[in-house]
Amino acid sequence: MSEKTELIQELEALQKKAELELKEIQDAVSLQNWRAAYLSRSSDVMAFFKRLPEAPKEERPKIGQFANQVKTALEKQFEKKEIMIKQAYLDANLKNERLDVTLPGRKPARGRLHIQTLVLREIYRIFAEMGFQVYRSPDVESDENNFELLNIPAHHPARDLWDTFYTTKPGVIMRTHTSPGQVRAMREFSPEPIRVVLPGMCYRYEQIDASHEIQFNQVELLAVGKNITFGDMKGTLEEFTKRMYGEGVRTRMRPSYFPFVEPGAEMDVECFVCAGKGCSVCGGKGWLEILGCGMVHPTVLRNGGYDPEIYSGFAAGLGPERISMLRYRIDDIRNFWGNDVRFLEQF
Ligand code: FA5
Repeated sequence: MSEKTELIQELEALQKKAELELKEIQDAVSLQNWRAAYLSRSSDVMAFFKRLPEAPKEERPKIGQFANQVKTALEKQFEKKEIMIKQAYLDANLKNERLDVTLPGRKPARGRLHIQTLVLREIYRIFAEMGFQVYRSPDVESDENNFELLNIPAHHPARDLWDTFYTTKPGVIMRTHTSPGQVRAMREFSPEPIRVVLPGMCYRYEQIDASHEIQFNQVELLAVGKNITFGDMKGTLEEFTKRMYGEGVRTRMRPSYFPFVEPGAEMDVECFVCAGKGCSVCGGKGWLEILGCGMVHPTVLRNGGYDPEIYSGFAAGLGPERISMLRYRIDDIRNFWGNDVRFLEQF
């Protein structure tokens, strides 16, 4: 009898001790240690089952039953504690590693169209509304198309106007202007009437400065047909400047010389910055040159397959970089092809 009491008392004491220790436990490692101490095969509680033979035979079932109760009770408390600790761990993590959804997101950098692609498209659109279609010709040209057929034979002093990049192949050059496209278009469409814009990169062996690059765009305009007059050219170009720069823009034409037109002219727009008074942008003149133009020279018409007795035409060449510089007050042409993202992302 005393053995039973003793064993049971020992068990009760052990249970109390285990429960007190469990109460103090706050972390997963200590909890596992506690389990090893009280509930594993080699634990103190399990040791009681081995000690059952010490008790009188008739008491053994009761003691065994009690030991089982203690074991089950401790297991239940263990499970409860385990859930508690896991929850506390989760709460702490949520608190520390919380996602702050109120922070503004980081925008991925998105590409965009180059300012000159946008301006070129606008130029095409304006001329398309007036019935001109885009006609493309190659950047690498023959000397013949770039000069000879445009009434600029070898050794003609006008060749000095264009500082040329030559390739290693004789007679093959980088085009210095888009005018060779005139001959290509005429030879393709003759004897039909023509209304085209010829855009593209041009190349000149120039000293680079704020207004001169060695590569730059040009947009050539060409109209060929019967009874086309200088007045048609003036009207078309004035309409273009109005649509490009606004209704109120003032323009003027000055006589000029290009071997492939007769007569030749240059068109100026009134300076936007000083409204004609004269400032540093227009060099005190009050006017800014935007294009060269003229009536297609009879020799060029003939080279293109049109009889100058029947047909006439006008041509013009404008610099879209210069157009952008005026419109957006860009003071250095080198920005366009310098690929500085800070410049490019403004447009
Ligand atoms: C010509 O190239 C003629 N082919 C234009 C023309 C066409 C006249 C049809 C008559 C009939 P010019 O060399 O002036 O002309 O160049 C025309 C435009 O190209 C200039 O007004 C300018 O806007 C641009 N340009 C010329 N050189 C450069 C350069 N180095 N850098 C940037 N733009 C340039």
